[in-house]
Amino acid sequence: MADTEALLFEIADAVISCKKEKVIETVGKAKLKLPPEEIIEKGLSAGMNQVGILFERGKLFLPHVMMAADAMTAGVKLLEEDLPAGTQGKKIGVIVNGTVEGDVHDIGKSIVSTMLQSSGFEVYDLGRDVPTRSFIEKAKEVNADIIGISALMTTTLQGQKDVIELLKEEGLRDKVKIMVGGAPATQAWADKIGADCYAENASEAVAKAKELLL
Ligand code: B12
Repeated sequence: MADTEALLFEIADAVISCKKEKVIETVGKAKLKLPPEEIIEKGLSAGMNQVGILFERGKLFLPHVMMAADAMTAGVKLLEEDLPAGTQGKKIGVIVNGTVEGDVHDIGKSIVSTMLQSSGFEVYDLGRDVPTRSFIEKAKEVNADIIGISALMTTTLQGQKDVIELLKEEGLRDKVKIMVGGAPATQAWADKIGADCYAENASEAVAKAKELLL
């Protein structure tokens, strides 16, 4: 196994076993060899995805998931300082991003915000459990080009549609693009609710956000 591949594997393994100090140590090493985006996607997120699978199979319980999430967040924090600070000159566009009402999952959404910001977008991250109306109020306030909506549960996915419907009611649907994401979201779902785009991960979110504004 290549050196860097083994390191990414170690990072994923440290997340799965909730070893925060080990995550910090291995991410520290990986930082010297790999770009932050790759460490997030192929190391930290890969580990967290595995945690999700084990949780689903009843092999892990919620406290374990919380500790793994905490370890992953520590790793992402360490990498944030390495991501470019964003464009100094003209910004690409303005994005309001948040997790739908009733949903507290925010790790992936925050990664998306960070990567968008470091790619030159002006990002307003509303956090998690965001009331439907708040997405629209913020978009009006900052004159957003795109609203990003994250949902991590099948039970909260509907919240993405609610934002779009409320935008229509307010006569603002043509003024702003909608980008959706989160594990249960798919391209088919995005098409069904009339979103402008779906992205599977943070790098894709950056590429698609750029495409939307071209
Ligand atoms: C970590 C985690 C938690 C943590 C969240 C910590 C936090 N601060 O976010 C804690 C422990 C708090 C938690 C709580 C719960 N959880 Co939970 N959790 C997870 C887990 C294991 C991983 C999620 C994660 O962080 N993944 C890593 C990140 C990097 O990936 P990501 O979120 O998918 O994000 C990427 C993409 O999706 C995309 N993306 C994300 N957002 C956006 C937005 C846009 C605009 C775009 C373009 C792209 C995009 O880009 C990201 C980066 O690449 C998932 C399992 C899974 N398979 O997702 C379950 C999971 C989502 N949880 C689940 C459940 C049931 C719960 C609880 C209800 C448990 C309980 N009994 O209390 C509560 C939720 C309470 C609530 N009201 O929200 C279920 C949902 C089932 C369903 N109905 O669909 C899952 C699927 C686990 C399972 N298989 O059962 N959870």
